Amino acid sequence: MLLRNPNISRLKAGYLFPEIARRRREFAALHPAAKIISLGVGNTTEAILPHICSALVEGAGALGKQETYSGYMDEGLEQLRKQISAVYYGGKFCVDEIFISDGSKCDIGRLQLLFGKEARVCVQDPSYPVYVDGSVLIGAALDWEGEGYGSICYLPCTADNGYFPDVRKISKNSLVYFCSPNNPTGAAATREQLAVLVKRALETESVIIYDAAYSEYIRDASLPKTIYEIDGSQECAIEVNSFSKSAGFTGVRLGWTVVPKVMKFSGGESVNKDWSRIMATIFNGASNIAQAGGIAALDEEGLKEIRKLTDFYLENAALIRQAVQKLGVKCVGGDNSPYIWANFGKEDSWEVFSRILEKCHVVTTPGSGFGPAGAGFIRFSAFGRRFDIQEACRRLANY
Ligand code: PGU
Repeated sequence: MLLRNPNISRLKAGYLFPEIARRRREFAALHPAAKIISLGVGNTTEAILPHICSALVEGAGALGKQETYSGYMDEGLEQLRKQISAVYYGGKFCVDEIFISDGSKCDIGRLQLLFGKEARVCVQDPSYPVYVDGSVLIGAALDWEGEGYGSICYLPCTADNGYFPDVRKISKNSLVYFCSPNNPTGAAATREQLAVLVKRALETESVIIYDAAYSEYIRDASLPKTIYEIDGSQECAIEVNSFSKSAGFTGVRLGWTVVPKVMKFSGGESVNKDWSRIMATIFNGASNIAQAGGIAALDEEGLKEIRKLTDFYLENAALIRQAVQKLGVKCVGGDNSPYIWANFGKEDSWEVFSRILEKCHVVTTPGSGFGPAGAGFIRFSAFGRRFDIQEACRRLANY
């Protein structure tokens, strides 16, 4: 038989969320009467709102008629790309700088192909696990050290630095993953902070992969919703975003990536052209049904529905934050993001996770799953039915 790709054995044992699901199943098998509530994985629960949903239905219906049938869609519908540029970027980008995808996780996984395994990867610590695991899979963690991910540079984001990292740690020619509003800390970077990040990326000839999957949760009008609000960012930043958490498309699958044309590799080649080449080779376009929904999500009515849906989850977040604070546990997030990041002190995150599961029958996410700086933290997700959130908050008092 062929040898296994050695990078696979360099991954941590299991992807974080299936591991949580496994522990939940184990607990449920031992306690069949327990009514477990999940505040773990960030998975949407509310029905897609009517205007957007009817566009999805129409999109499906169009496939059943000869006159409106469509097949492969390549980089995405022009109308959708134009709307994304207008709604999110003030019309700054032309259609061929916006690539429609089947979601931001999928793009995050593919983007590494642009840089290969020589890139020095920097991640916020804690961060969404796909940045590190995706890097390991491509072999970017070359001097892997057995237990950890040797060559990955962790940028601690803690209470001490206001959850914004010391960018001086970013060295020459790095690939920097940056997520704002952040998963898991909920911190949303200010314009000044992003300007510092962009300046450092330009100085070090680094590239930022900016994950804006939660931008629709920003309520503080002074906070930037995209990295492209910062001068110089078009030369050094790629942005990924998604309809998952804004329109409830976690199961529908639709996202996009912006690759500005001015961005060049050190050899002068166009990053945009290469991304187009990669996408044409290994991706065959997002579902045309999903794209019909995306178009509706970005018109006047659709944007109102996005606001309504994200408001709902933010109200959940406020309830969870109160319940956690009542325990005397310090927490941040939940105001411009759907995650609450709670500090349980020196205790191991998985132990806290187990205790909350045992005492409250509530599933959470252990902070250590997001990186070393997550030790002692628990992430609470605000994605849930209101009655479940209220019940979970009541039960948390038993902790
Ligand atoms: N980016 C960030 C920062 C995310 O938190 C998530 C989902 C995604 C991208 C993925 O978005 P899609 O557009 O739907 O692909 N994070 C959730 C779900 C877990 C997972 O494995 O993606 C979470 O609980 O962290």
